[in-house]
Amino acid sequence: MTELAAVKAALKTQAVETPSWAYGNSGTRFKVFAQAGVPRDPFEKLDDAAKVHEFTGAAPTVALHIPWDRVEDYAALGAHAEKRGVRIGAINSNTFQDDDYKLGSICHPDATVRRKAVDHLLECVDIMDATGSRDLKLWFADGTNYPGQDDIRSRQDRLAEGLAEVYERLGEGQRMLLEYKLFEPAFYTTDVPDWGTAYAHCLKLGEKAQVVVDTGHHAPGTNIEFIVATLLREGKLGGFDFNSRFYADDDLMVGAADPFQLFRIMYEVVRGGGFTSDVAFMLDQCHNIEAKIPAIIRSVMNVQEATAKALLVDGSALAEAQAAGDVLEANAVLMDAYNTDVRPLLREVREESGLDPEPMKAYRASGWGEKVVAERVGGEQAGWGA
Ligand code: LRH
Ligand code: MN
Ligand code: MN
Repeated sequence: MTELAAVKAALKTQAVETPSWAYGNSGTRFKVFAQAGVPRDPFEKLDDAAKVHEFTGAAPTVALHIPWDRVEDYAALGAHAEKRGVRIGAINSNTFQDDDYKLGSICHPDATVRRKAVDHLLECVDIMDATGSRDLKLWFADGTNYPGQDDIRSRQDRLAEGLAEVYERLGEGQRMLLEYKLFEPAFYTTDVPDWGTAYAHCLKLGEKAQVVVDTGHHAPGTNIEFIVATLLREGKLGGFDFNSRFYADDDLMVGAADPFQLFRIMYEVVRGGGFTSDVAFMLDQCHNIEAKIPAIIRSVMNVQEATAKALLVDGSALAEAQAAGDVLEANAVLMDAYNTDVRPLLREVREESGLDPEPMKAYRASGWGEKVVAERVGGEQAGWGA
């Protein structure tokens, strides 16, 4: 196989998981702008997600968030997904939207609240059994706002205890993905604030526990690709929540704020063998002011473009320059790949896969956007918290 053929073959295998919540209404704490045609239930979210997959060929799974996507029959939801040509992906837990969680969930000082939180996580594993999902994605809003509010060390003990109980419940082939976030909603301490804390817990728990890197969850200036390289070396990178940010956890379209950073991340993924392993490439975004389905199509394409560039890095030329200590040449090799216009290559890849080479145009021409605006009348639109 020529090198280009190998790059194309790799691109054809790429799968990006889209989040159910990105199809629903969202906003900031100031305002949620409702959009016409937005899904009213998890079934309609899957219908929209199927359109993203239909036009990109690269979004075969959809992450759920419980209880936002609570239904009576998860097996029926899974069957609906398959009928539409997609599958249900990671199950995201939610222990942050209940009054009981004001002081935390599995780190809460009160054992009754901790029990409630752990029971919710166990319920999420039951749902995974029904949907055939591999991954349980855990993010905890737990933390404190004021020094002295609670004991930092005891909270870590409670976290470890709760995680261990859920870990024990995981079945064959199921994983627990632990996501960290620097701050928000807690402003003084967060109980899983960084990759080191997540890694330490996952290491103790065992092989099925892996770290998730949400690209919007770091302090400004953090070298995320270094974290990616380190976690991959340790066999602990479970996946990504991709999005982009200018300031904090902005949840903008991946590759919009800093496509160069996305390329550097994808280069480390490729370099560390993460592209051909079990690393889950998930989106975690909100489309507050832009049309949702085309924004998600654009996001999938942005990931594909960064990946194509990463795959095009001339590894032997780079290794040679690095070994020779040729700083400028090594940097030039990397930049050559980054500066390549990979859009024609991706158009070819799509054509070879029987897809329209221009997913955005093809989606717009399909009339799906107009159809759902006309048909989805009545009922309540899905959104954060519903
Ligand atoms: C937290 C987070 C986490 C949640 C999602 C809705 O900021 O990134 O992944 O599940 O947002
Ligand atoms: Mn996230
Ligand atoms: Mn987030």
